[in-house]
Amino acid sequence: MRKLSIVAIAAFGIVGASFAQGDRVFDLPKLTQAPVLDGVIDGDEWAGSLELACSPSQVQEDGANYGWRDIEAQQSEISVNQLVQSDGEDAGIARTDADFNSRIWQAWNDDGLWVVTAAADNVHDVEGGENGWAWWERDSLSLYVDLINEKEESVLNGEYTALNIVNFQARPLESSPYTVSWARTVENKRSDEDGNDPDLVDGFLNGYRDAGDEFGGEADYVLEMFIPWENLLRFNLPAVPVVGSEMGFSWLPPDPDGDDSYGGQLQCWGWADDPSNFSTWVMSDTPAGPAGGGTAVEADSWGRIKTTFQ
Ligand SMILES: [Ca+2]
Ligand SMILES: [Ca+2]
Ligand SMILES: [Ca+2]
Ligand SMILES: [Ca+2]
Repeated sequence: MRKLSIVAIAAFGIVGASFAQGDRVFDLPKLTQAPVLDGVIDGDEWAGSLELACSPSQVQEDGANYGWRDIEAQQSEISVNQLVQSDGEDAGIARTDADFNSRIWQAWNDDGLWVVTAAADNVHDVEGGENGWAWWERDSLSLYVDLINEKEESVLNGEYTALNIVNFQARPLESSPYTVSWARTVENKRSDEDGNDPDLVDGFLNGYRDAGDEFGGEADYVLEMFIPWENLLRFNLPAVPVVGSEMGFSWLPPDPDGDDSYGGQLQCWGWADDPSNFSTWVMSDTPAGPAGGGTAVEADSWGRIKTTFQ
C-alpha cells in the first residue's frame, strides 16, 4: 500500500494557522478491478490505494506536523481526538490507540469511490438511542466530501453549498435499513432526514467483517465500501470524474463503546465542519489493485517491446 510522504508538506505545516490548505493534496489511484466487498482485504485487491491513518497517535503526529489548535483538547490544525471514556471503559485505554485506531485506503474508478477501513476497537457498538439513523451513535465511518472541491469556509449559520456526508455503519449492509446514510446539501442546508431513503442510497454497497483481535484490539473490523458516481450526480457532482478532477475530503469515525447515545469520535485529514480545512484528492491514472489481469499482460507486452528495440 502506498502512502504519500508528508515530509515536504510538514515543512509548510510549521507555520501553523497560516498553513496553506492546498498542501494536503493526495493523488487518488485508479483501480484496475473492482474489489470484492466481503470484509476481507484479499491479496492485492487494494494494492497501491491511498493509505491514510486515523487514530489518536495520528492526531499527535498531525499536531507535530501541522501545529496545534489546543493540545490539551487534542485538537491539531487538521484533526481532533474526541474519543471519550465510556461506562466501564478503562481510563488507561479510553482516548488512546487501544480505544480506536484505523487505517483507511482510498481509490476510484469510472463507477465511483472505493474505500476500505481496517479498525482496531475495544468494544463493538452499533446500538444507540431510539433513532437507528443516528450514525454518530454507532461504530461507523463518515466521509465528508466536497465533490466540487470548493473549499468553502464554514459559516456560522450552517449554510453550505457543497457538503456531502456519507456514512457506513460497521455492520453488514442488509442488517439494518440504516447501514448507509447520506446527508446532502439541499437549499444550502444539511439534509439528514431522508438520508436512508432506499431510492437515495440504492447502489451504495459495503462488506463488513468482525475481525476479532486481528489488528491488536478486541472488537476489530474491516469495512469495504463503494459510493457510486451515479448517485452523487443527482446532487452536486457535475460530471463523472476524470483524471485530474479534484475533491475535498475529511474522515470521521464515530466510536461509541456501549454508550446509549453519542460516544466519541475522531476527525482526520480535515475538520469535518469546515470544508476549507479538508484535504484534497486528485483523481490519478496511477493504477491500484491486482497486478494480475490487465497489468500482467501490460508488463509482458512492455517486456517484449523493450526486447524488440534493444
Ligand atoms: Ca475484499
Ligand atoms: Ca472509548
Ligand atoms: Ca473504542
Ligand atoms: Ca466502538
